[in-house]
Amino acid sequence: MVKKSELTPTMTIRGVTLFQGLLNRPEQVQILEDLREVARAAPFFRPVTSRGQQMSVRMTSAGAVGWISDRKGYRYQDHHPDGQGWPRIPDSILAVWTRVAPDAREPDSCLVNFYDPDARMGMHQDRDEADLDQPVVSISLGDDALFRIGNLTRGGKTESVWLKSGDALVMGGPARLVFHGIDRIRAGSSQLLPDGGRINLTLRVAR
Ligand code: MD3
Ligand code: FE
Repeated sequence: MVKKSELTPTMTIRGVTLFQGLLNRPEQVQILEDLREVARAAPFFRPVTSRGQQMSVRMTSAGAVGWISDRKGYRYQDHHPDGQGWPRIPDSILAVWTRVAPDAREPDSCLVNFYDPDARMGMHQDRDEADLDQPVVSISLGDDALFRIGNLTRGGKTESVWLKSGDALVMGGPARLVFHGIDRIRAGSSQLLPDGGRINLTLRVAR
């Protein structure tokens, strides 16, 4: 019997599995090139909450469905706010899912979040997906981000970790529903993006 090779996480925080330095520079550059095509087909937009507040993060998606928020609320939908369908999830990105979550179903949504140095994301849960037994995989590119992990209910003690370009995270099992957010971006900490900032990819089985 030959055992399938397994990746070893660098650490686990509250059930969130970190693979620090998973992607080497050429792998990051390939994903970035593929994301340029995604953004050409589905340009970044700035989501608005149902209360009319602009989010500081800019977003787009690839896959059968993308996550959007507007005055009507937030949801997964099969087309960009401008009306066109979303582009396919690039193979370079799907390959990361297969490496870190080999037993999961294939993802049907890849949310692309862009953070400029002033952007942040408040503490929230991801619970809009149909099958919460499927993991969420996150890939960080560009500037470092301070990621905060909380609890299964809002409030309480939290733990933080800096995410760096090339890191991947897997949220599965009990950790799938923990509150989490991005407190700040360390401007100028990476040379990957020509104009700076951070891109986070979140791969999900949404439907
Ligand atoms: C823990 N994005 O898009 S990625 C999001 O860096 C989101 O853009 C952040 O939270 C970002 O919803 C954090 C890490 C992450 C993503 C999904 C999770 C952590 C998670 C789902 C459940 C638990
Ligand atoms: Fe989230």
